[in-house]
Amino acid sequence: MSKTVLITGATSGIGKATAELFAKQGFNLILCGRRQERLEQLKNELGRDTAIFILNFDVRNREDVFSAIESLPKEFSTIDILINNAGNAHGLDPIDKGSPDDWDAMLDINVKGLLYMSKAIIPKMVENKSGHIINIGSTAGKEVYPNGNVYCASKHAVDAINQGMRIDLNAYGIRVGAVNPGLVETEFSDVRFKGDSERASNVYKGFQPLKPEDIADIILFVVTRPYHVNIADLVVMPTAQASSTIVNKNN
Ligand code: NDP
Ligand code: 8X3
Repeated sequence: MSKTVLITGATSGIGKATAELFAKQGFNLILCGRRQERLEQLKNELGRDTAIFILNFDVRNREDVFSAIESLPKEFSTIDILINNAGNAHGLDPIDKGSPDDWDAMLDINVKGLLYMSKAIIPKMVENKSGHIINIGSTAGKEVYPNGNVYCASKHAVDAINQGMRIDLNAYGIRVGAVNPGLVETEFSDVRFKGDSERASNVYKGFQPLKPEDIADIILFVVTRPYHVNIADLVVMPTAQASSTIVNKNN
């Protein structure tokens, strides 16, 4: 029987590429996001290959998260694989100039949203003693870079939550692991720079960034390992990148 995979942030970037790849592999997919048109388009396109259910909610809204998961029809109600991917950076400012609204957005989405999703789904995994959770962290969860302060804090929190989940769910045979990408060209920088597309595209100029499909490939590899293999924490960067601040733009 095909496994059921829930992907948050499936309307763009890494989540969308993962949905597209997983659909080709025949996984049943629950695709989440706030942009209804994009969700419907995904359902139409990927529905040719596999069963798709779409859920439109904001991960910041705890009640909406729980009612979305409760609303799943029987055939989608057992989630085998949870991919906690929804998230973004908002702003890139020194700590004294940062916007508290941006801080709220990053902590509410990247940290609390991930926790709400996990709380809505994990109890049934525990009951079934079965499940696999992939948390999308970042190199920003491994090191802090100038002006990255709160985004980096949110991804360090994801790193800690990933470790905590693995410890707490170990007794139930539930696999937990993180995939931590470096620079991937998606809508990420458009969101970070609030629609300033020139500033956003400059982030990826002069070197070859990762593509969202590269991360989707890795997520597929992670979930298709034999049951006794759990990829606990994986960091992946473009070859041109050595750290958050060292990117070789000369080759
Ligand atoms: P995108 O901006 O392309 O995608 C972000 C996704 O998150 C969208 O599908 C968006 O959907 C969803 N999302 C954002 N806010 C909310 C919300 N409040 N409620 C529900 N869904 C939300 O960025 P990426 O694909 O790059 O980012 C995906 C993940 O990868 C993030 O966690 C990011 O931090 C991480 N990451 C990205 C890297 C990069 O360089 N791009 C590197 C390392 C990690 P919608 O707007 O429809 O709600
Ligand atoms: C996204 C990667 O370096 O832009 O998490 O913060 S970075």
